[in-house]
Amino acid sequence: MRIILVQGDITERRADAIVNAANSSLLGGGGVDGAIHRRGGPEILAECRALRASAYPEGLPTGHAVATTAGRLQARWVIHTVGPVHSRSEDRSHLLASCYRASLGVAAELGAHTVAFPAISTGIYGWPLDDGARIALKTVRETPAPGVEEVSFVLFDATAYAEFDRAL
Ligand code: AR6
Repeated sequence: MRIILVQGDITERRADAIVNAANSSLLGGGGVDGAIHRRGGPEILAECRALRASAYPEGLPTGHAVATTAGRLQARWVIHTVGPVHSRSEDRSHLLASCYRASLGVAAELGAHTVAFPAISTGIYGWPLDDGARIALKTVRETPAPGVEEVSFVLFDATAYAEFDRAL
C-alpha cells in the first residue's frame, strides 16, 4: 500500500473513497463534515438519515465507520467515521486508531483501491496534530486492507502537512 501526503481540500480529491471526520449524529457539522455535505449535495445527508433510521438509531459510535455514496463529489463513496474528542485526562488513542482501521475495513469491503483521509479529530475535536499524525500513519501502515493500493492524507494547511511529513 502506497501512502501519500497532499495539501488541499479533501472534497476535491479524486479517490474511490474519501473519509469524513463526522460526528455520531451523521447529520452534518462543521470542518470536513460541513464541506463534504455542502459540496456533495443532499443525497449524502439523505443516506445518512436512512442509516440513522435503520442500523444506527443511537448514532454511529466513536471509532466506527460506515459508507454512503458520494453525491456530486468525484469520489464514489464517503466513509463516515467518528473521531474521539481529545482529552487531557483520558487516553483515547485507541479510538482514534480505530477510526483509521474501521475506515480501511469498510474501504476494502467496498472494493475501493484508493482512499483519502483527513486528519481525523485534529480540528474541532482538538487532538494535537503531531500525535494525530503519528497515530494515523502508524495505524494505516499496520492495517491490512485487501485491494486498497493507495492511501492519501489530505491535509488542509501547511502546518498539518508538515506534521504528517515529519511523522512519515
Ligand atoms: N479538507 C481537508 N481537511 C480539512 C477540511 C477539508 N475541506 N476542512 C477542515 N480540514 P474537523 P474533527 C481539517 O474539525 O476534529 C465537525 O463539526 C482540519 O483543519 O473537520 O474530527 C463534525 O461534525 C483538521 O486538521 O474534524 C464533528 O462534530 C481536520 O481536517 C467534528 O467537526 C479535522 O478537522 C469533528 O471534529
